[in-house]
Amino acid sequence: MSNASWSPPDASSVGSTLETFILEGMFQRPAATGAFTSLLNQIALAAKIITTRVRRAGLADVLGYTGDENVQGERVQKLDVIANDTLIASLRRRGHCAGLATEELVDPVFFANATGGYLVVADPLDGSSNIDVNISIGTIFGILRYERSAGPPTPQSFLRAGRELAAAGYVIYGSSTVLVLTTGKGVHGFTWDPSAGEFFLSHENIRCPEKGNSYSINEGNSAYYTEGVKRWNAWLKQPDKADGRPYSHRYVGSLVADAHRTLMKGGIFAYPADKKSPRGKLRLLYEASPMAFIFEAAGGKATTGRERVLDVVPEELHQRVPLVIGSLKDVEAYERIVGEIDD
Ligand code: FBP
Repeated sequence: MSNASWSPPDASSVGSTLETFILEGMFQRPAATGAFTSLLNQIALAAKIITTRVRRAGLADVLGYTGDENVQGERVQKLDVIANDTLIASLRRRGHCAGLATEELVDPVFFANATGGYLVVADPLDGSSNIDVNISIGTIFGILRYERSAGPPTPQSFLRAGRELAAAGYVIYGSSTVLVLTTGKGVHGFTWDPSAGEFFLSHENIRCPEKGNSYSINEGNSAYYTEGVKRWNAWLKQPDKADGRPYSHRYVGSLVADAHRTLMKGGIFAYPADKKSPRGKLRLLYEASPMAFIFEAAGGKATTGRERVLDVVPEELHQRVPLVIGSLKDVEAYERIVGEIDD
C-alpha cells in the first residue's frame, strides 16, 4: 500500500513534555513560580498512577463497589477511592497545595506542612458508572490561588466562583490518556507515553469549533425535561440543511468523555435542571466550574441556562448546578430557545 502523502512527524515537537511546556512559560504566566509548575506535576503524577490502575483494572480486584456511599448518596467504586487517595498522597508532597476538596470527601483535607498558596478541587474519577464496562472515564481538577496571609484555609476558602480559578484541566482515560489543561489563556493537550513515562504535547492551542453537528444529553430523562429543553431537543432533530440539522446524538455518560468530544469536534453537551434533578446533576465546584473554565478558554461557552457558570458562587462544597457547554453558536441557540420558554 503506497502512502506517498505521509511524511514523518516534525521532530521539533518531540520533547515538549508537560513540565518543559510549563517551565518555558508556554502558559503565558510571566510570574510563574516553581510552585505552580510543581503543583501541576504532582497532579500529572497522580494521573500517571491512576491511568496505570485503570488500565489494569480487570486484573487487580479494583472493579466494583466498596459497599460505601459518598456524600452525594452514590455508591462508591473501588477506583473512586484509589483515585482519591492517589490525589491526596500526591498533593500532600512538596507543600504547594494547602488543601484539597473532592467529590469523595465530605469535607476538604488540609495539608499542615503546606507553605504554598494553592487549593485544589477535583473529581478524582468521573464517569464512575462506566468503570466496570471499560468506557472512557476521567479526572477533573481546578486550581485556586490562596493567600496564606489570610490565615489557614477553611472549607469556606473553596467556595469561590469559577472565574477565580488559576487553572483547570481534565485527564481522559480513553484509547489513550490525554491531559487537557489551561490557565485561562490557551488550552493544550498532552498525551501520556507509557514507554517514556511522560505526558507529551499532542494538541497545542485547542479551539472549540464555533458550531458543531452533535448534541449530548441523557435522552432517557426527556420525560422530566422542562418545556424549553423539550423544545430545544426537538429543534435539534428538525431537518434544516443550511443549519446542519438534524444534529447527531452522542452520549457516553462520562462527563469527561462527552466534554472532550465536544471540545475537539464542537457541538453541545447539556445536563440541565429538570423535574428529577431541579438543580441539575453535576457538581459546581469540581465538575462544572473547571469544565466551564476550559471551554471559555477554548472559545466555547458555558451556561447554567440562566447565567454564566463561571459567575456562580458556590454556597456548599457539593452543590449541584445545571451545565450546558460547547460551541459558542450551539450554546447561544440553547439559551435563545430554552430562554424563550422557561422563565
Ligand atoms: P461521577 O461519576 O463523578 O459521579 O459523575 C457524574 C456522571 O457520571 C458524569 O460523568 C456524567 O456526565 C453523568 O454523571 C451521567 O449521568 P446520567 O447517568 O444521569 O446520565
